[in-house]
Amino acid sequence: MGEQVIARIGVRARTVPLSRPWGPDVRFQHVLICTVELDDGRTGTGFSWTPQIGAGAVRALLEGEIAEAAAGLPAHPEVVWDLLWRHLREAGGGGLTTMALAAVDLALWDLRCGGRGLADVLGRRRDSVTVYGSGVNRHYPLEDLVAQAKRWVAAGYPAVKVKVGLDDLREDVRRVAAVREVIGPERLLMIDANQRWDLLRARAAIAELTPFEPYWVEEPLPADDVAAHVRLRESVDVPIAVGESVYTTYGFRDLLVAGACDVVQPNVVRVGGITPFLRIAELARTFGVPVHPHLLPDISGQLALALPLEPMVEDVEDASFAALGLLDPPYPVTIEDGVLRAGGHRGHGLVFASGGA
Ligand code: SMN
Ligand code: MG
Repeated sequence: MGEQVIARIGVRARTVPLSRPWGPDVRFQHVLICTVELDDGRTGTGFSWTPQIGAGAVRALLEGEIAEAAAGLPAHPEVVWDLLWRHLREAGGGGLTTMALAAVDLALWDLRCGGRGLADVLGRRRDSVTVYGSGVNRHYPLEDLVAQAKRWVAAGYPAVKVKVGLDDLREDVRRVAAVREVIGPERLLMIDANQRWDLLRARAAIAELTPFEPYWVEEPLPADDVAAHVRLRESVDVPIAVGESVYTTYGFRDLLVAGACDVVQPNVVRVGGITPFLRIAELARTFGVPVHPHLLPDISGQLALALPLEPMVEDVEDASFAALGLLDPPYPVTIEDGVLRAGGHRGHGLVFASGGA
């Protein structure tokens, strides 16, 4: 059968409030919903997402250069991805360009699935996956952080992640100690510094936080500084996670070849969609490094069901697309007692609610 070709691309934007803001200046999520229509009239849906920066620029790329260059291409995700990535290269190999590409790639995968569900098309390796409760909580007063940890325990999450990297290291110690106290010794506790430390400070902080047995320390350093990660990893025992701020396959390759990390966390939107996500996962597999997808549980959960090494999926409190009201039920993914399941739908199964323009 000959491949259908892309006829047109449409975009609508939605901005929704976070019920628990991610910071004084992070109160909304921006989602760009993309429809790819083929010449036979079939459509697939994809999306791009950004909590803070770039929604307008991503939209402009999608409606401008991407829509123009995609028209007439065969509806094959890998072929389209490579051609469009090369086409957009002048504007950057990763970042806004890949965030925009993700919207098209997700729509093409949605189409590729036909009547089957995404996890089955990718190759389902498990029926469920563990979910960790996550909080963007660096700005929370200690009592709010403790209350959040109690909610995670009550909701049955076997693992949780909190922010560190406050100006005063003693504050980090107090907060991590309080969370460990609430969750007890059995649950996993991850800590996330969002690139706030340098090498010296990371070593000092990790030394102080090691007694609370972090399962991993995430983004301890500027994510592009591969050499510093290698040096840090040589000098601490806590596993190092990185990847949410890495945008290209090459970036992941360099981290892995250098031995810079124990866990990689590609964000399926930031890297440019399912096509590059799978390439990164395959690369990581050859290093024996597990992929724990960053955020976006509504789609990451489906990818996680097919990943070769056992992953965990991140659920930031009340911030899944379903929780934000971005989707119409039935939702493709359910999370209960820290366990995610998905199935029974076609494609990725995300049906975006109407609204936006
Ligand atoms: C994070 C990054 C971006 C948006 C929300 C949360 C965070 C995480 O680093 O890993 O959860
Ligand atoms: Mg993080």
